[in-house]
Amino acid sequence: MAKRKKAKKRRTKATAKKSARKVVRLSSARKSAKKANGNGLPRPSNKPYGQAGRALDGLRILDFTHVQSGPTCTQLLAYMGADVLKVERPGAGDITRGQLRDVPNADSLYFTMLNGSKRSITIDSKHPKGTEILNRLIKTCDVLVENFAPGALDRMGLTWEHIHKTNPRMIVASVKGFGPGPYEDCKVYENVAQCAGGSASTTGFREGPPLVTGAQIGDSGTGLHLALGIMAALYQRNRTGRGQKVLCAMQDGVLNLARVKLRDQQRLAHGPLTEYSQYGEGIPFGIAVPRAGNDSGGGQPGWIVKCKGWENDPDAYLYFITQAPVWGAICDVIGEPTWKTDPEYATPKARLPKLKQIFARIEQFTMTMDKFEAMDLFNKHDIPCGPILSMKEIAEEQSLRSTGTVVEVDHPTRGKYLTVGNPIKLSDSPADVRRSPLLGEHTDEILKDVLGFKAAEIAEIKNSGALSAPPKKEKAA
Ligand code: CAO
Repeated sequence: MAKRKKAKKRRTKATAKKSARKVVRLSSARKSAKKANGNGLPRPSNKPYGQAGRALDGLRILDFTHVQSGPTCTQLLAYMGADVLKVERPGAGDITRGQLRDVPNADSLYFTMLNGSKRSITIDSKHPKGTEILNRLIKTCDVLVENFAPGALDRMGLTWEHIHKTNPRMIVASVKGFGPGPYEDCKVYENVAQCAGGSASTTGFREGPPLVTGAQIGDSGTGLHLALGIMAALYQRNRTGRGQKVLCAMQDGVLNLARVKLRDQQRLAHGPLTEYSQYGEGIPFGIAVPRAGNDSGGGQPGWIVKCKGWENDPDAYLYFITQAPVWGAICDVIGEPTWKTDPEYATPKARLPKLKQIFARIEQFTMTMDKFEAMDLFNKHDIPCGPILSMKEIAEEQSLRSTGTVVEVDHPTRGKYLTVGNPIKLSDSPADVRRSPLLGEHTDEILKDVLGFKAAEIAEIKNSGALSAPPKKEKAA
């Protein structure tokens, strides 16, 4: 017993010593941090908001992305201040440079609107000298982002093991069509992801085929998911000093955005989906979530109604929500005050089977005014609704210009064009929205300033052919 007590005393002493050492370390850390904030963090900047740089200043991205999903991610990071070095195949570049061209011999809007604020370097990743340059870039960058077809990065020799050994801090972020499973080796484009992620089967009208949406939820949506994954990995790296792999599968990204439909799938087991207009029309539900036209996805029934001019203007419509708390105001405005107390209409439950008829009455009213007049009128009464805006109206909307959501930039070969700026507004980090780079525009600058090559070395690299397109094979006679 006495022996055990003694041992315990020894252990306690040892622990006390250890924690004393810790205390010493902490307090010395604090001392050195005194110059900072006193809590180990840098002192708050005394520069006025918006003048203390950008959120991601100092972050360098090795951007191996192409087409849409990956470029949306790296463009967003560039807007927030990251130095994004886009590596492109010599002679060709990102395939979108030449796709859907509207101005002859100029980079397409497809490319320019997805690659703003980046620098471009051409490197043949399969050339030995190209591999050497890429390895140097891996050592100096924080994140490698790619969305090649499965296996393409490995075939370039850039396996996770190689990258991690070369730079243990590097984060490798990938978009793929599918996660591990039966389809993991498949190439995927936007609409394939919309179909495989549950969006298409739940979009459109019940009596029609599945529909894809105009919003690029498979590509741009997954790019957004990837940007969040990168930020989380960078935050963890602050603690561990170690990089990690980040994978966003487009199928997963779409499903994440379509999660309310997986909710409804499970509700189906407990009865019909009463807020779907199909219920009010007395049409039985099948085994899977049906397409619900313009029904609202939430608990407040909504629908698209016509406004004045709908006969000639395909966008003369308004989305109208019969939100329960303002039902009385809706009845008064549309001229049906008795519906406020009539038991057939007074409660949300009583209204569910009559939604079609109710929206028809609302439409009778909205057809007497244009969508903007309707928006003004209903909003005076706190009734939620929204005009269907055409892309023309959005492009011309001054409030979107003044917030920087729509930005006009100038380009040396195509002239001025509109792009979508940063939809995420940070109060101390103004968005940095610049035009997209020309193919290889910054090759020399990156070799010199980022990698520290001397002029003679750059000339030698150029002579090796690693930065230029391979000569075209002569046609056999
Ligand atoms: N130097 C030399 N070779 C290069 C290069 C460079 N700088 N950059 C790319 N390449 C090569 C790749 O190594 C690859 O060659 P291998 O097949 O011989 O290994 C080749 O170019 C083509 O890459 P890819 O297979 O990714 O391109 P693809 O046009 O055939 O497919 C896509 C395009 C989008 C279907 C495919 O990349 C993919 O499934 N990506 C993942 C999912 C995704 O992001 N989809 C969204 C696309 S946007 O709608």
